[in-house]
Amino acid sequence: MSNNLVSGDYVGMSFWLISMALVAATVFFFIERDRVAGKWKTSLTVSGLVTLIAAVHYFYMRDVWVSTGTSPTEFRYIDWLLTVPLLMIEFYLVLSAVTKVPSGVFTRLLVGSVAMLVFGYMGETGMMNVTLAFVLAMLSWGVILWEIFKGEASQINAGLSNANVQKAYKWMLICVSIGWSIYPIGYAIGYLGGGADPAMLNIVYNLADFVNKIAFGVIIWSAAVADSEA
Ligand SMILES: *C/C=C(C)/C=C/C=C(C)/C=C/C1=C(C)CCCC1(C)C
Repeated sequence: MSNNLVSGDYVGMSFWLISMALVAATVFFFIERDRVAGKWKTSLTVSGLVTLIAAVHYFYMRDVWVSTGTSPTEFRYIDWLLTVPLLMIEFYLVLSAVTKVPSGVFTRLLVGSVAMLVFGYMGETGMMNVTLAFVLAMLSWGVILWEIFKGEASQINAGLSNANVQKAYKWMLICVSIGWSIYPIGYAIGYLGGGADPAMLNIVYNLADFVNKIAFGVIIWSAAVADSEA
């Protein structure tokens, strides 16, 4: 393997494409921050931080991939450990833009997401049985889904009278349920069916990050602009 992107290395190309899309998204969210009302600015800042942190990790992940052909598992999980809690803060921030939200909402989302990632990492690196780690990570994701579909966060959202926030909340739910399901599917195909295929796994995780970091930010941006202009 060389240190440069070679023709036919589609996984390497996907790392490259997503790195650049993340950089562009970061610039976009930071500039658009000027356009929205004060109460939305923190949400856009956080969206830009998510794509910025991910962009830097993608530069390193791409190097690991093109020079070794192996999965950059450590960079991947460090990135997730920083960006997933920031995505969870967005639920708190978006609701807080229009109402008072108890901090327990964020605490439960944080605990669920950290547990999910710790189990995922332990499974992928062989520190824990891959199947057991999968089950425990799925249950942790379940804690997050419960909070946003049925728990306090969802009840707060249901009681709002702001259609823009509710629209953003609905699409954020779709991201965290359907968009996020791409990750466990990748893990299951990669690890549970016998030997891991690093090319397949990285393409799937890269695609999932594209959707769940950039599109997630765009959902919030779109609600913020609509609500600021209303
Ligand atoms: C920006 C990065 C994001 C949104 C990463 C999300 C990651 C997940 C939802 C990972 C979930 C996993 C499971 C639910 C079970 C198997 C192990 C994981 C960690 C891949």
